[in-house]
Amino acid sequence: MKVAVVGATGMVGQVMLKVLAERNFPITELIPVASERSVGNEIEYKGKKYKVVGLETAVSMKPEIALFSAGGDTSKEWAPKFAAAGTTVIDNSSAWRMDTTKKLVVPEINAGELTKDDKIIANPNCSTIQMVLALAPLHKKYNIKRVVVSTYQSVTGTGVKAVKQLENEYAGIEGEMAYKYPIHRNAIPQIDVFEDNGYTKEEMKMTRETKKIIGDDSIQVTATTVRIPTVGGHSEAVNVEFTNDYELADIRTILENTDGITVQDNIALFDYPMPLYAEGKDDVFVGRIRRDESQPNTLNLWIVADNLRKGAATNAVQIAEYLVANGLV
Ligand code: A2P
Ligand code: 11C
Repeated sequence: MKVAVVGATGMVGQVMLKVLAERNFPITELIPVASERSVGNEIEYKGKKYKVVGLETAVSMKPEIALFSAGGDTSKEWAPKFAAAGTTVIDNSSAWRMDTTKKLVVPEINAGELTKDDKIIANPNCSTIQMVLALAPLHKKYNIKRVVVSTYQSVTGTGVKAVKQLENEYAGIEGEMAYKYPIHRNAIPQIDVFEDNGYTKEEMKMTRETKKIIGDDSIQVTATTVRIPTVGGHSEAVNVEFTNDYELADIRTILENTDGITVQDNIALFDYPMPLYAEGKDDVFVGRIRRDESQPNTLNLWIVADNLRKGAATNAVQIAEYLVANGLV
């Protein structure tokens, strides 16, 4: 496969390259793409150096697959140009996710919907991916009525500038701010811009994307998304109300048998998921599995994942793997 990585110099793009290499994705020609600022710079892949090219050049090289993570504006403008050249685009931005003509894919849940005609495929938001991976198999068995989720999100979700802000603040150095407020010793209850209803766009992504991926508009989701001074991954406290009652042991078994999930839940040993330990791993970690004793048929979960891995790069590469394995590219 001739594969382009658009945004190859960025936070997610770098992890995409790492994941492609780790998983031995069948690449015959790698095309790293970034902004004009980076054209000509070299990046390394599997010990070999590659020159970064611009978008125009990359389209003309007609890659079979392009993994995009260069922001929504780049995706809006360039994904259709790649698609017109015959490339299948897997786009990590929010540009196409809610477009009814585009699929929004978490492979373990709905890759089966993909066909050869899907030339632009959307990769969901990181905080949505890790939550739905756990919710989808539970919905099948118990039917989810409502989800209340609060997130504790890593600065890596914002990109390089935010990681730098946190490091500067640790070191007591004044520098460029990615956020309106200090993040060190803080918790910022705003991720992305506010919408008219008083929720942030990140919160509404969790609501809208969950319905689309699981394929059930009746699932109600209300979210509060918060940025905290961590780097390893996003954590989520998830309260799930089902139509049907459940046995805790069955919930645990279902989650243990779900591809991509590691159940880490042994309170006797103080064993539960934490971002410090999820960092660099592809799985979604689920723990603190317990009954919500305040109302019937309701469950509490604590879900942690490396937002740059399963939340972004790994999920995108898994979509690409599915396309290759099923002859869809
Ligand atoms: P560059 O490094 O040349 O700016 P991050 O989210 O970590 O900030 O990374 C964003 C990625 O998207 C980078 O690889 C960046 O390239 C790339 N990018 C940003 N704007 C454009 C653009 N207009 N065209 C192509 N790539 C872009
Ligand atoms: C964050 N979830 O942590 C965001 C980053 O829609 O892909 C990813 C934004 C997106 O800030």
